[in-house]
Amino acid sequence: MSTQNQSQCQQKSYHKQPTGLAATTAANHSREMDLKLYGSCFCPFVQRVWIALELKGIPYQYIEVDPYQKPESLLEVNPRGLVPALRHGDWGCYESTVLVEYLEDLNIGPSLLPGDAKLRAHCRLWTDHINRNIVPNFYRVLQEQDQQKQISNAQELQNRLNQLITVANAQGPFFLGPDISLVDVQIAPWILRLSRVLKPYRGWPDPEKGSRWAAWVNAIESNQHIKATTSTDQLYMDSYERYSQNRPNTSQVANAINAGMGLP
Ligand SMILES: N[C@@H](CCC(=O)N[C@@H](CS)C(=O)NCC(=O)O)C(=O)O
Repeated sequence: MSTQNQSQCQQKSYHKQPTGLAATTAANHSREMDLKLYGSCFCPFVQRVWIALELKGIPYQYIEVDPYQKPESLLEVNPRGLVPALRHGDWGCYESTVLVEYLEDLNIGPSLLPGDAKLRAHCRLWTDHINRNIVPNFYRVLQEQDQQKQISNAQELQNRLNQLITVANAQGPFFLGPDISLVDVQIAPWILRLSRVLKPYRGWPDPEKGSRWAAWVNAIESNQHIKATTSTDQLYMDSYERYSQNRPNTSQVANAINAGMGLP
């Protein structure tokens, strides 16, 4: 076998089934239901919607799909072929931020947005910051192959996180205070992936002990609904190896980052 083929054989690929607590949750939600989440176990955008479903206790069916193979059932709901996609009866929609707000608008279970209009706008503003500035910078750190640029990209990601921490409720531990809410759900999947992906691949540091950030990370890691949608660490290590090596054709997200364009 050539050296190139050997290294290709040792390459890890993305997982196609959840593991750990996420596998149990998926199995508990495999029964036919009116509300269907088409998701992929490694996908942070999916995890946002999954966490919201769990937090709210909305009855749903979880359907694992391979977003790179794009089954017809996914394309019917999302012609762009991205997960997450949600089907509710004969209606469907996609885009994780939109879907979390859709679940909020169903008015089932605990609310993720406060009652006050100005505070709601504050939550949406910082969700926008997560989407525009934190999420793309996460991938820039992970995909960058040049060590010097990795350092400057990591600094940029840290700066963007600091902006969010600065506007969060001072006592915490969550964004608005003692209770989990929209902004926490929107950022949680990437918080989980800082220690599970950016730490092993790029040396991302643990939160400083006793800091506001440490309290936030700990609250996210300890939340039972977030845990219920989280697979074992190995799944994330394996699934993100292709990003860390910036392999060609990894995903639409990876291509957008490489092209310097906005995320799909
Ligand atoms: N903006 C979308 C992004 C969703 C997304 O990029 N999902 C990835 C999986 S993590 C996907 O479906 N990729 C398929 C592809 O790259 O073709 C959202 O927030 O829902």
